[in-house]
Amino acid sequence: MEEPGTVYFTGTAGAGKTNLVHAFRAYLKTSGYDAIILNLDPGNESADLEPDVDIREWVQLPEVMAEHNLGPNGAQVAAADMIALKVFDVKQALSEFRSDYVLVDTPGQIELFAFRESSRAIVDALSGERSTIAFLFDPALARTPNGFVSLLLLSATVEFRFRLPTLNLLTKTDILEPARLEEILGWGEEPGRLYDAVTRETATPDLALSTELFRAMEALAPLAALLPTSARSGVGLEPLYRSLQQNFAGGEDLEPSHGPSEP
Ligand SMILES: Nc1nc2c(ncn2[C@@H]2O[C@H](COP(=O)(O)OP(=O)(O)OP(=O)(O)O)[C@@H](O)[C@H]2O)c(=O)[nH]1
Ligand SMILES: [Mg+2]
Repeated sequence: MEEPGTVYFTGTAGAGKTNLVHAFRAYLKTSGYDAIILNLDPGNESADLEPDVDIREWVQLPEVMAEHNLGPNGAQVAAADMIALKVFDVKQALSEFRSDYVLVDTPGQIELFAFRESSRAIVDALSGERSTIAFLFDPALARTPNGFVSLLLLSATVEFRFRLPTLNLLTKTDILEPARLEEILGWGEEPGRLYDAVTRETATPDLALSTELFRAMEALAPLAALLPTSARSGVGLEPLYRSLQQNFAGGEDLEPSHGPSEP
């Protein structure tokens, strides 16, 4: 049995991680693939969206708060370290499913996932050969040039920290007007368009600074192409599957474990 492909869904609080993970699992299942969800967020409150393996079985935020007399943020930090100590139990629980894919829902506080050593230990322990990060761009932030650039930098930080192939996704595209969607995707396709948008938003009279800014946009360009998705409408799930397959094992396809249709 081949190792499962592991996909870490990360992004700013409320970016749509939990909903996308569940929509993607449903898509994979109807396409004949076994996929399970690992919830790594000890504060996850999406009661109606049940993961298959849940870190809350080992670490629960309200208990950490009560036992250590911490507020929610301090408890998240302490919990991140406790999770790292449970990672082999988590790994054992995952292996019992023998699934093709493990979709990992990560904590809403991205700085916990992106900046703490404990998350790197968790990712290192859980990741096999075929692991990818899906970084989610929330349209609420990505809709301004400034927000878009900030998310690109955050995504680059996550990639730099984990050294895993990273796919950038735009979420909730169902709420975007078509023209707005096209504009945001355009910033990702053409560094010149992003530069124009950023300078329109924050005019800089300093030519040297403008040149540097343009260089920065060009340097970010390879990361900037976004895959549009929506958990609500199902847009982008098949392209997401295809991109992941390309990231895993250089595009080699997995055989569906059951079911007829090839996605
Ligand atoms: N219209 C629309 N809303 C969405 C979509 N996905 C998520 N949402 C909404 O966005 C909000 C946040 O979604 P979640 O999936 O909980 O986001 P999250 O990143 O897991 O949030 P945290 O775990 O709290 O950081 C909820 O109100 C969802 O209903 C989508 O595809 N379309
Ligand atoms: Mg969530």
